[in-house]
Amino acid sequence: IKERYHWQTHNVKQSGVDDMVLLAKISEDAIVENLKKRFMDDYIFTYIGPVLISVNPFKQLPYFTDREIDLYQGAVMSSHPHPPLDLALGWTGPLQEGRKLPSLCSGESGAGKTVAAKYIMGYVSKVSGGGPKVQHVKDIILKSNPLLEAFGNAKTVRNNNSSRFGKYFEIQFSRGGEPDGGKISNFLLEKSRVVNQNPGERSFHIYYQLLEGASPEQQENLGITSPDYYYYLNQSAAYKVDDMNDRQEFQETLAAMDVVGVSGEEQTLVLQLVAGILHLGNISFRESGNYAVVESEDFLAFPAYLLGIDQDRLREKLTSRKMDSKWGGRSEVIDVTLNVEQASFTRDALAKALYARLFDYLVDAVNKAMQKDHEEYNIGVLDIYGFEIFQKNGFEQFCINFVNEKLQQIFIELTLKAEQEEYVQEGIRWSPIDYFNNKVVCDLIENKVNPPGVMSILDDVCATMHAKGEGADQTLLQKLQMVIGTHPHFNSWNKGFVVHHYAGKPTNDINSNLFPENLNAEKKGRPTTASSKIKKQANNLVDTLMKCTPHYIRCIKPNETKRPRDWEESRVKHQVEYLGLRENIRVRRAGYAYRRVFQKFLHRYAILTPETWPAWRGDERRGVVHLLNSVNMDPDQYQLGRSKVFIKAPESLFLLEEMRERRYDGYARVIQKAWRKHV
Ligand code: AOV
Ligand code: MG
Repeated sequence: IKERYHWQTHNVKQSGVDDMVLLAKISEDAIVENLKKRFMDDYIFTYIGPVLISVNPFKQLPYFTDREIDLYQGAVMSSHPHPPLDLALGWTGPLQEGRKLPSLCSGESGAGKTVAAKYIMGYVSKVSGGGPKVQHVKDIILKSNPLLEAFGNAKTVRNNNSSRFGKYFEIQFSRGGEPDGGKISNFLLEKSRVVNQNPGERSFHIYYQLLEGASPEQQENLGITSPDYYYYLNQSAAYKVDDMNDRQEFQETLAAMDVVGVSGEEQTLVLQLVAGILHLGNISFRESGNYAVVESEDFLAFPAYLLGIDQDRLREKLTSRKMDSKWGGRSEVIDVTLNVEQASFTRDALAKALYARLFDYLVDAVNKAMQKDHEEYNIGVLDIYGFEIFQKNGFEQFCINFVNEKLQQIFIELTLKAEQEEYVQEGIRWSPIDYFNNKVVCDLIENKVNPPGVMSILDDVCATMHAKGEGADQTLLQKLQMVIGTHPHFNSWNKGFVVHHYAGKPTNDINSNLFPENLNAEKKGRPTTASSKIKKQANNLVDTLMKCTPHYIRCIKPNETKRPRDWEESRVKHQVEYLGLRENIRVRRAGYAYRRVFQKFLHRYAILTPETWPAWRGDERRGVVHLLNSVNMDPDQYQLGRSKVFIKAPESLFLLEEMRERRYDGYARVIQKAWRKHV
């Protein structure tokens, strides 16, 4: 903190205020105005205390060039730190053993989370030396990005490189501070994108990379032709992305697989699977006496070959399903023939499942390559899919927006709620600051009972219905209406429903693939649906993060045009509102930057008075008062709670730290002198 203030006062041209705690007036308009001023001057980073606000500049700025990083790296030892890097890294304190330092990137789709996360990873792998093992881990950290983006990112109407999965990337450090291991946890991939996309959107990048970049031999072996040939790509009719070179990126994807240790043979299999899924999509069905038959056997052979499945088995798998049947007390498995709609549904479910497996396999490969047997120090970066509203929102949007809601909840709990509760607990004089707690929205989605939330109701309907189209849509809507119809954050009508999220109100259209596909699966007992999986994942993440002191990077998207210097006032204001920046500033401003239990405080600054050195005897609270009086701390600057001392401005703390250092230096000199005399 000390170094940051030093940097700010000495190195930054004044452009608005760089810490909005210092704003003269705290209103949403004033915040927007300040961010705009800085944005127009190419200052995309602004703080609220330790929280970093980042506004997407949509152009390259020299914040994270090699030169900047070199300067900063030197600064860790001297004292010319670089606030954006400092904060981007959450390195406001030293790494401590066993302590996790997570950085959470939040903000809506296209706000700049992934870019921020990449900066952090890039920085970590650039600084610090290390032998071959460390170099290898650094390479993997860097290369895992193009690899996972190829398979997990896609062009949407919101973002040309939109993350369609969430990831928490932990980098592990050795005692010497070198990155020597890592681990990725990934969150539900939006696999429905494999089989269809909204108009103007693409499937995952890897498809276009392969089609553009395949060698003549690969084209031959994988049946590669133009993208409009494939049903899974031609429905949205979007094939190209501005400023994206699919051919070149294909080479990068292959190189990344090399680094991660996916062998040449395995790479061939990966590409076979990718192409196999495309060809699977071209299998169509026609009706024959109420049942589905494969329209043309020719279209069956090639995907079967690529996927390594026997052609007859594939046909069987697509046009029938196994079912338990009870006959006169005996139970047997029988084959039920599917109709055309069900067969297409089964084909798509297979394609999605294969792709999801492939993605998990790649994540595993990265993890294996970075595996470390024990953890010492750990920095984590969470980069999820941002909140999004499309014309049509399906089950995936429902999950994505839920995860965002949970992330906002962590922020609320840790920065607004816990902070204020601590003041109350400690008996600090305090006028409470109102804020919207989105827990009510999280509950609306994930509650098990009293009343059950949307996910539970969805699970229930899934468990009792056998196949899509058997009135499941209407049953779901009726149930939702009955159970949570009057909830203030919920609306429904005959075609869909709306959850009033903290960041907006996406309409979930009931016909657009709202049901997770295993609705169709005949399973014993209750199926673990995709929604219970994402709920579990989200809650595990929340549990982990709530135990740490996360560092927040809150990203703002200034416009919808993706152009530099374009500022849409009302968009920014909306984000400032829902991110709770005003409340954040108010809590921070009225609050205390530093707090320590009496005993720890006394221990740290013991050297400042003869009475506290080497240890204070007696009542700790009185010891703290004595210490603060002796150094003439302004009484406005601190308050004593029941067990902790609270200090307002970081500057007051720097003063104490400086005094402490000087004393220690003084002692060191005295000791040195005595030593020299002695020898
Ligand atoms: P997101 O991760 O928040 O959206 P990205 O990080 O992918 O958003 O950013 C979207 C695009 O904005 C990038 O591809 C860049 O072109 C540009 N951009 C973002 N941050 C910066 C920056 N700091 N400097 C320059 N350009 C930037 V999503 O994954 O869709 O939720 O799901
Ligand atoms: Mg992203």
